[in-house]
Amino acid sequence: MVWQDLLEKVKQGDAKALARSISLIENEYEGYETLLQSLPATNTKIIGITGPPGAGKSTLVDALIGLLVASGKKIGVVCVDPSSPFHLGAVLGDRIRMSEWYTHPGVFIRSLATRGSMGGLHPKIIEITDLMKVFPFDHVIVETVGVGQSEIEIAGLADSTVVVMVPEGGDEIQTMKAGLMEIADVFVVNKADRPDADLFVNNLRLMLAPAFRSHYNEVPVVKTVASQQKGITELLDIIIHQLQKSHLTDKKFWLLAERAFHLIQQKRMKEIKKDVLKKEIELQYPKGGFNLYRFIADK
Ligand SMILES: Nc1nc2c(ncn2[C@@H]2O[C@H](COP(=O)(O)OP(=O)(O)OP(=O)(O)O)[C@@H](O)[C@H]2O)c(=O)[nH]1
Ligand SMILES: [Mg+2]
Repeated sequence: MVWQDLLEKVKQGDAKALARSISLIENEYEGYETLLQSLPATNTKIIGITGPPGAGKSTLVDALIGLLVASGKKIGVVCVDPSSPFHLGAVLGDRIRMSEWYTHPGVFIRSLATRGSMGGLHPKIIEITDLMKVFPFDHVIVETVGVGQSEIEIAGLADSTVVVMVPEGGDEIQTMKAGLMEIADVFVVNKADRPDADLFVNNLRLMLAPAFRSHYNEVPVVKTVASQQKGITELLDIIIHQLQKSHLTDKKFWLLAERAFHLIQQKRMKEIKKDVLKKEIELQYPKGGFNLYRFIADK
């Protein structure tokens, strides 16, 4: 099938065509760039869920899907996380529920391996989420494990970024970089069934207070118990409210600039391979007078 037909089917809501198009992009099959350049503009918003491993992101996504599906919404989910329950759903007892969504007509889930090339993100995550936006979903959710850079990167990807934390992560609060505070549109303190949840929420609010001055708005903090679907309605309300506001704002253009920057960076680096550089250096270095700056000047 040529990509024009494929794209047409994606627009019409053909899940198989969507899955095939994602593979086309992932594997950089011929025509994938033309397909990307043919993507029409849409208004579908991306909800980004990030946070440390095991914070309950997938459980939260599962609960959010539950709410959205119950109100008749169509949801697309991209999971950039090799250890995600979405992979293990069929194996682990308390996670079996997850796998239900795989066969639900209102839900499309695609898991992507991180491949380690971009911190916690997948090298084609921007392209794949942009493709997902063409499918008639009401919302697209992207889950990534927040490991260093990826937390910052997901901010460039999502229209609303939810940073999930857990009460025992006291040290994380201390070491939380200003960057993480900047990217969060909503903070979730999940596992609020744990004893120190309220203390943690208070500490987080105190910690965030100085940041408010530089931030446009106060960042809401929501307590959830994702495994019991507690706090999910409140969280969803906040997310939806933020998404509705985020039309043509300064932030929106920064996010697009962020994405453009990333894609340009990737494109320019594509031809550059470390092993090739090493071979060239090996040849030049023994000749003497090796200068790294002259070496890179024509790269
Ligand atoms: N007590 C408690 N456990 C929870 C809660 N939410 C999730 N869990 C449990 O925490 C564990 C990790 O949840 P996940 O949803 O897999 O967390 P995650 O952030 O997606 O994990 P990774 O994708 O591996 O980074 C699971 O055993 C969940 O059942 C909660 O609110 N309270
Ligand atoms: Mg997960």
